[in-house]
Amino acid sequence: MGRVSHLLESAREEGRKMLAVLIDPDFGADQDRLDRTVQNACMAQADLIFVGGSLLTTAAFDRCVARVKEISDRPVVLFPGSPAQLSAHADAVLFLSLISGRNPELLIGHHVTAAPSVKALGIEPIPTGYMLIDGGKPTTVSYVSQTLPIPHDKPGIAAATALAGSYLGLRTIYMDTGSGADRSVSPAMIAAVRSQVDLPLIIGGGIKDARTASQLCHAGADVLVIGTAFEQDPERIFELSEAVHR
Ligand code: 1GP
Repeated sequence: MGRVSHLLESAREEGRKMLAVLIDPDFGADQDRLDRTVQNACMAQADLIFVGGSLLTTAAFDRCVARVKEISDRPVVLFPGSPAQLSAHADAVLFLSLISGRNPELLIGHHVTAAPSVKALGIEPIPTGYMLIDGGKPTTVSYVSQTLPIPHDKPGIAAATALAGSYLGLRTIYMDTGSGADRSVSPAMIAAVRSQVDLPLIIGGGIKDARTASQLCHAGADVLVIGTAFEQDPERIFELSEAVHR
């Protein structure tokens, strides 16, 4: 098992909740902002740094990952929106299959394209079932993936989807309402998935405050992923990190 997979599984076994700071590579094209965000993430004891986005409008991806790795002492994990978002500077990549959708390219197609590069670059792949959940408004990921999110109030669909993913051998489940969503995944849905699968649960999208962060952790989340809230207010990372680790 790779180093980051081991970290996720041991944290889950020990009940240690983790915070992942998401860096959008477009946002990272501004190096001062990127450096400030990464430095804050390290100072606030964030556990992981994710880099990726559904749609890139700059060509700065590899440079962004290299810079994050250079100035941080945290594992750097790719959260790729496409097979082009790979970099040898990363420690691991979430090898995502969009199991809530029925788009074959995002279930297996892009993976075939990306797998030889992941191997050649020597990046640890983390087999991840990615589930898009309705977060109150269309997001870039729902538009770009052309998939229908799981309804917010249907925890049973989420639980059945995650269970199927675990039977297929996926090692992690990532439930996401998408970057900048109006609301996060509900605690009821996290609890329903938690009751069905014994895998690390990564939860992201629309998490903005410490109260929500602690509710999601209590419901069974293992890793919270936060991006937009820190882009809007870099200092918020300290209270959110405290809420996750408390
Ligand atoms: C999006 O889960 C991430 O894919 C983070 O979402 O930007 O809303 O924090 P936010």
